[in-house]
Amino acid sequence: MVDISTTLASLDLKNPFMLASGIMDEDAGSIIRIMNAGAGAVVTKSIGLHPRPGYPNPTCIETECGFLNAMGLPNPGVKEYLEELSQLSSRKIPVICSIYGASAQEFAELAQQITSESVDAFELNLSCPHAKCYGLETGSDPSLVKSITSSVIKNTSLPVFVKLSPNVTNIVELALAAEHAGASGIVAINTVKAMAINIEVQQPILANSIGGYSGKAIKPIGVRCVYEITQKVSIPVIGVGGITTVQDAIEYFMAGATAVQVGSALYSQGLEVFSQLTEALQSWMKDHGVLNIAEIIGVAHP
Ligand code: RRO
Repeated sequence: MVDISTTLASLDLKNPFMLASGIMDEDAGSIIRIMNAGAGAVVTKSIGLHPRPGYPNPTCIETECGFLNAMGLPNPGVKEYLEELSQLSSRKIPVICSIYGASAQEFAELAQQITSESVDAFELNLSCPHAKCYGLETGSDPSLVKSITSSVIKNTSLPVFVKLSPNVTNIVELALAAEHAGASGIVAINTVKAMAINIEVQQPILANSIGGYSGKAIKPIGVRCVYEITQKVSIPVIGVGGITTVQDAIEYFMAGATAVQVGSALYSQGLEVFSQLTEALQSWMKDHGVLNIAEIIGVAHP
């Protein structure tokens, strides 16, 4: 039997395939379906202090090689979301709560309100590509990354993962800032800032004009970011971006990822994607004489 379990700080994952934030994770019912489908862990939709309706439609479109979204951080706010989380009575797999805020203070308040009764870890969304005052606007400054990460760590005993954006000149300095602040791990990458124009009406298609690109096309960007980060940081890195097949995931492991997140692939492959990836990884490892997934993590480094 090959061993595909993996460890992220204090979290033990039965397999390395996690649900990425923003896909089927806004209510307890869908999270339970993901858990039952065989995911190794789930990350929730990004939650803020107050409810947000998100942007008007169109908020998500399929393009030639992926998806373009500008949902606008729609979420019910922390108070109501805690009720959803309370319905995940026995958490069979780790549940990681993605949170966002406009300041270190807002992040700290969220970390105080969301306790270990409800979740197993935090993912700090410092990378939404298009939300004014949030995400990338805070996550592209190493000193803000450091102060936000520290403020959450001061207010929780749970592991804290920091999700970074590829839309920056130097992702490594941001990862180092998070590591120095005490983060348990890095998540790379969020979507790539992008847009599409309807040439007949001569207007951007998304209501917000600019959005984030996900899906197959962004995989090489994600792999490069994971590779660069793992050259310099010692905490685990979770790879995300364009994973639809086990070969994609293996590429991320070889670049240095300890686990991976799957998002857009749920659209084409459905919930079965988790069991398909797990089975495919086991058979790839058997065929290649790999007994433990740790044997391939980072092997592409010189
Ligand atoms: O809600 C969104 O529009 C969104 C978020 Br929070 C994010 O982190 N990344 C993204 O592509 N969209």
